Amino acid sequence: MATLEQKVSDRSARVGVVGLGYVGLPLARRAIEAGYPVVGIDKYLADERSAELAEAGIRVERSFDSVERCDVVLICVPTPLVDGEQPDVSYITDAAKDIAFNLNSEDMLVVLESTSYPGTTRELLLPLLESAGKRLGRGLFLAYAPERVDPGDGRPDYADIPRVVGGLDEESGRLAAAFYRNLVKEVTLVPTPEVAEMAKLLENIFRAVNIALVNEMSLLCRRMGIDIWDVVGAAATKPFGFMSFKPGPGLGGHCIPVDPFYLAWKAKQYDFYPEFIELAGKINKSMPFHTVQWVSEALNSAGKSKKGSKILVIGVTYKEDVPDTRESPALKIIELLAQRGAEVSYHDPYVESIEIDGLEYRSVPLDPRSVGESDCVLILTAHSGIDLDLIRSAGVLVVDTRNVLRE
Ligand code: SAJ
Repeated sequence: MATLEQKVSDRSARVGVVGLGYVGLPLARRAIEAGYPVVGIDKYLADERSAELAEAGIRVERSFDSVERCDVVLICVPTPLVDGEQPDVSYITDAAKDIAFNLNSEDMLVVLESTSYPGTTRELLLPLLESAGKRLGRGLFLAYAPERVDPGDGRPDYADIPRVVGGLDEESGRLAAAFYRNLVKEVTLVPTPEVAEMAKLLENIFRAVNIALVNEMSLLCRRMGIDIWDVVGAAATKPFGFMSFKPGPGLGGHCIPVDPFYLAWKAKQYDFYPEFIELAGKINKSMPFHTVQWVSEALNSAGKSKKGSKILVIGVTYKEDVPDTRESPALKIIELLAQRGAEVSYHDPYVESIEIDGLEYRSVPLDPRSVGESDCVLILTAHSGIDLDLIRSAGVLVVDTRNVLRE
């Protein structure tokens, strides 16, 4: 009877990927490419999506019964916030209970990839999995390996993105590292899951804080009459000790605006209040309001006010070339402009329609008419295919929060 280690090594280990979103799907594809038999497990996947994936060679089940026939189970479920800034780990606990209910009698490796607070794997996942009778080291191996997907095209190949792995015990770490070494070129095994959990949060909080820093600098530069884009471009010439970030209309996506509050929540249990996280959140959350102010100033310069003005928003996704509006600052900006009496329309090739304050907005074509009849064009997300020359040549007011019109 082959051991779990042998099955991981010879790639006969049957792999279950729980959650086929932007993290689970590339992972399932990579595991298949690496030669493992893979089953996707996703309670929420629509039928047509399951059919699409089946055609792409990924068998998808809605029920967790297939866990019983797995040797390795990878958990890639959402970890959002609720009530403002409270972690919602219900997807993790639901998955853990479903997995525990279907554990088989053989050795099994379970790995959590979802971003969460340090301690999630040990304090939340382990007890739920052990509730089914398996024990760590006696049939159950458990590790944490933070996902590092960067949504959007043109990003590095999956196998080229190094991974960090931390096992609940030495054997779990060793097994998990051996598995991921068959998927990616570089795997770093760290002493505990907490180190891996905290490393992921450091990676994303680093981004949130530095984006907030450059956003705050942009506010000061605007007040001082200094072009922040000249400043960022100049600082970026430093070949060491600096990493440039760009100011923008706010912070979107389901990671960077969210993950820092998973750490802030956990830190409070240690009477610790990470001030950078709170401050960065405050600044990044204020950017939509500043963006609306910039539109006011632009309209005022033409003797107009927001009330009654036609504003064409370009791009409503949270970042360029990604069809995702989660936490997108554009949604807040459109809401604020409409509340102040502006007549707002938007163009985004990736987003057919959005609903804001109970009102449905549908993407309009970007053409001489839609641009020409606007009092102000507001560029929030500059997708690769946006016709910038059309906007430049239309001779209308433009607020370009991504500095893409600069020749
Ligand atoms: N943003 C700025 N200025 C910048 C960079 C980003 O305003 O200089 C804004 C973007 O417009 C976007 C938000 O911040 O609204 C987040 O951008 P992002 O690219 O950091 O976010 P995600 O969520 O698409 O992907 C990130 C990954 N991004 C990069 O490493 C570049 C990575 O941090 C994580 O692997 C991933 O989140 C995750 O899943 O945690």
